[in-house]
Amino acid sequence: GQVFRLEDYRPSDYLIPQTRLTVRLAPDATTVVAELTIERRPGGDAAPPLVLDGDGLKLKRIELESVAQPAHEATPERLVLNDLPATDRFTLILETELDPDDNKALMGLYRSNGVYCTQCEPEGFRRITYFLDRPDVLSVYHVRIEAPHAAAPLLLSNGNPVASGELGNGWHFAEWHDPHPKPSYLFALVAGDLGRLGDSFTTMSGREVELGIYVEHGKEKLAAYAMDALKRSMTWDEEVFGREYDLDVFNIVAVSDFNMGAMENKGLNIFNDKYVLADETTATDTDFANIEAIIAHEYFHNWTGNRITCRDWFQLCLKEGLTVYRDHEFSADQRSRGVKRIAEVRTLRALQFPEDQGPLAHPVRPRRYREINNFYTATVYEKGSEVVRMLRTILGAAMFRAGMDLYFERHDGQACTIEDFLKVFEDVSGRDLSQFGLWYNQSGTPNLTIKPSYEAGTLTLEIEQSVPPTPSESRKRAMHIPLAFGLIGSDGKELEWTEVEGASVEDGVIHVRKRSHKLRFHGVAERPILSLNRGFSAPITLAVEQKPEDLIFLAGHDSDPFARWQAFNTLLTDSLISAYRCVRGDTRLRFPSQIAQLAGRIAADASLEPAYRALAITLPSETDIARDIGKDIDPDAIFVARRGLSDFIARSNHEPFAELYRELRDDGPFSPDAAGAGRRALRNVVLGYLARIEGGADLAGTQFSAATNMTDLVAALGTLAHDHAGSPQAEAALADFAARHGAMPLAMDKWFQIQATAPGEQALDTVRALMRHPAFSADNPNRVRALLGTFSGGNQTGFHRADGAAYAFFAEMLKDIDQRNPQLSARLATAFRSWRSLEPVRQQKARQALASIAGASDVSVDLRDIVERSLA
Ligand code: B3K
Ligand code: ZN
Repeated sequence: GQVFRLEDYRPSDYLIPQTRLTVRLAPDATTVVAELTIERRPGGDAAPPLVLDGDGLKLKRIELESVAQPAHEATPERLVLNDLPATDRFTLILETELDPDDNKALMGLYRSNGVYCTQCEPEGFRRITYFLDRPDVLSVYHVRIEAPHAAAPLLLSNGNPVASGELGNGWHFAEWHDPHPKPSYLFALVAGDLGRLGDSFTTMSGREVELGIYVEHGKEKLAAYAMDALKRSMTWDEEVFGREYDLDVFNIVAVSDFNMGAMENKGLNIFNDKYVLADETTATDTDFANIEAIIAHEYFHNWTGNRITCRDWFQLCLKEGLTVYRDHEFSADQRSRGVKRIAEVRTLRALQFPEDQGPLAHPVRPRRYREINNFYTATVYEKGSEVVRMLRTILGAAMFRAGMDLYFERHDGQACTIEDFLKVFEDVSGRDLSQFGLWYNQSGTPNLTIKPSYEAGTLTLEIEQSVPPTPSESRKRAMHIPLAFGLIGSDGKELEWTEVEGASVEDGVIHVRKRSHKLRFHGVAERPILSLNRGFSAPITLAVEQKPEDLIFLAGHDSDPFARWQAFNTLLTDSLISAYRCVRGDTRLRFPSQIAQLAGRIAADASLEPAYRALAITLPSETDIARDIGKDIDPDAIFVARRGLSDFIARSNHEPFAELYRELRDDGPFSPDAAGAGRRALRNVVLGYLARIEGGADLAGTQFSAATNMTDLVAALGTLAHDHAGSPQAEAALADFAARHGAMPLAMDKWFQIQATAPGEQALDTVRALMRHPAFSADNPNRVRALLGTFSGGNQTGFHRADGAAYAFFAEMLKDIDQRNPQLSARLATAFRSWRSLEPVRQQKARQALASIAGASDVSVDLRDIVERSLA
């Protein structure tokens, strides 16, 4: 396939300042008339050909400056015109015909559940009409939609509504005008018969904005939380970033077939209904938190993404990393900042670290791609957000805000690069950010090795940084790593120092810039306990020799919630890894009793937030442990080690956990807020421990029967199905859940997920059987992800069964899904990305499965790209 390279960027020869679309909708024969006003780019070549992008298009009619059928070459993939008018500006009219019902790739115009909708980012607009389908071509859109009134009473597009009316024969039309020039990837259209939840918002300058959330009829009430999150997001962006909304209406539509979470189309966000619909009986606390975050994320894109967009797709992190940073800050302000940060780091480590440490590693701003859809990754999004966060740490809050203000002022209406972004911060601060810029350009997770020593009032830290080699980057440069830290005295208070040499240290942050530093802190009163990478100030790994008693001290006393959580998590990880070595060496498992005592103390410590306590006593996942072991992984041994520690903690704390479980019972009315969610989280983690000791199945069964919200219900169901698989209580609960929620696909996803993640090699048969369940559909991305995605990504013992049967099965499923939806198959295939860290037998089986895909003839560019990079 073709490789696209950042260094090959050049501006287009032509611009399209205006786009008028008339879309006449029919399920299998929709016509699109595009009237494009085209201009030669000022200062460009004399008379280059006009080459427009297409993807699977059928051209029905073409007209150039009122001349029908001008000379042209049209294929499904491009339209070329060589003889163009001598004028600077001309009009090209194109008519294409589309088949929305046949569109199972869910890119371009398709129908989901009877609702017409579009997905254009990154290159879907070229499946609607021929266009300069690239983000640096900005156009003002005027859209007319025509459809039968009965099938589609609702007709939406970007911008503001300007006209509507009847056409006779039961047809009607609506026209929308978006005054803000935008790239084609932000175009959207929705038509169908949907219910509406309406509201309004008054902006900081007093303008009224009409808000609408469109969902399936009868589900309007389930959009209430999303609406609330939207209004809070609008207020927050005004207060924290000074950003006001800029149209008369803001609409959100929930659809049930969607490849990702949501899409930030100007004034018309389209959402996977999973991230809109919620009430306590259908959504978990995690769902509520995701809805809040994604509603905010898409709304925040209005400024970071839409008003200021990307010059090319290599710059994707310009909008994504920054917008993730903004939604993280929003959620931190709405909830508990410390808890939110721990959750972010867990996600980063679970999703981004393995990517950065395996064959799919790429810089936050990649330099090459074969399929851009494969670069909507944890690296671009999550590491991209961490980079913005480090920028704020380095510059301080006020300077960061000044830089953002300058960014909005200088670049509003433009398509920008990472260089433009960094330049505003250099300009406001006078700092040179060129070394910092390596975070965008160099892949791999940096490591810091730190050797502390203390003598006569002087603390010495020997710091070495290294960045491991990654695909096509064997040699790395030293990076600027802002390492937040504290020195803690034996009374738990922060220790002072009089003088420091060897690196710059400002506001509790060591600026590591060289490969090695020898830092000396003078005038330190006693041997300090080191609290390092506080708040996870840099997305790195850290190797420090710290005594268990220091970690225990930090776990009880660090004033930084993240570092405090990390200290206990490190203790847990260390004992899990030693247990794993015992399992593999066939020796008896042994766990230090201090770990169990500390878990008991943290769980019961009423001075700590319940949500924090829940996170602290949650054991590292099997994938976390695998990542920390790094190579020659045996997932079965990890499972045994982890279960051993869990049982050990449970048995050591049986009585106090049972007491805590009773105490945390929620009797008041349900609230999805952080406090309520935190109590439920703690209670359900405790249930997970209690479930494995005598009476556990009954306890979970009772919770299942008594549950009045989805969080408690799925926690009980998960416990039964995983820890008491096959028991009468588990069978009854699974049947009861399906009977209650069979008609609600989003709830059934949880039922699929729970069964797909039941540990053990029988999970493969379970998954095979569930694929024949009436609630499953191989065309719906949410169903596929719930069953096959969680099986491959969340069931270590099931997916990695030693005989390789699950790998072979999964490869067959990928090839099948790929026939219809390449984005989905490619995304699922990343489950193989860490295959080289497995023990040799599994490695061999995984390689065979990947090779069977690579060897197939009809594999999409998307899937082939992932498979070939994984094998390389
Ligand atoms: N910008 C979209 C993602 C589009 C993905 C295309 N494969 C959602 C978001 O990040 O907000
Ligand atoms: Zn985004």
